[in-house]
Amino acid sequence: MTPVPPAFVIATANPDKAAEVREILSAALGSSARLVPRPDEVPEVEETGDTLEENGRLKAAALCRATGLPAMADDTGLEVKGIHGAPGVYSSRYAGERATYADNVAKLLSELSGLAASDEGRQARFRTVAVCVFPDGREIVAEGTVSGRITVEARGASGFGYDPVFVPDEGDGRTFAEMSRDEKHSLSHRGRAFRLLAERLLDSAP
Ligand code: ITT
Repeated sequence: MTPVPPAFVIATANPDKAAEVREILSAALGSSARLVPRPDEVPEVEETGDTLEENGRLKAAALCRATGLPAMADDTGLEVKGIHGAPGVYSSRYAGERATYADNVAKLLSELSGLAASDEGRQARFRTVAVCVFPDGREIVAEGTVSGRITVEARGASGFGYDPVFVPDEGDGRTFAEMSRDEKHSLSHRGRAFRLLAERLLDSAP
């Protein structure tokens, strides 16, 4: 009989992130793992940690406890030079507790409005820490980053969050929101973090 591949819960409550994680992990893990969506009845996990790693661990551990399955989460922050690394760990709440993506982008553009397009204060990086927590307490952690710049105006309609204002240094001048999903994954913080996590997971498999 063919062995059933192990199942992993994707712990994020953000559907845009969940779709990306699924695409990146499906490509990296192929048929060696099944990816299970987060059950709707599990309450959203409060992000009380001071670091991306702590928050990623809190989310993965909560979903692992709730489902009895290994769970994978990520916490992501955008760090912008001209505003001392903000919004960082507060990226989802930058413009307030119930802020939308548009509110956060508007606040960021307004904070940087005094800086020319080429100003070094617009240098930025996305940082993702991906964490996989197993029911026996084992965990695997992997980080991914991408450096880039914050544009003067939003451009592009794909992606989510701060994608319309982030141009990766390794790209061709387009924002993440002007790229296809696969182009974004090939360069992105989340693509890098979860491909590394998948590699470590496959290496640690018995
Ligand atoms: P979970 O905690 O449930 O995973 P979240 O939306 O709170 O969902 P994060 O704390 O990791 O997730 O992300 C913080 C915010 O950063 C997120 O709400 C977006 O606004 C932004 N963000 C994260 N990943 C991004 C990406 O790939 N591109 C653009 N913006 C992103």
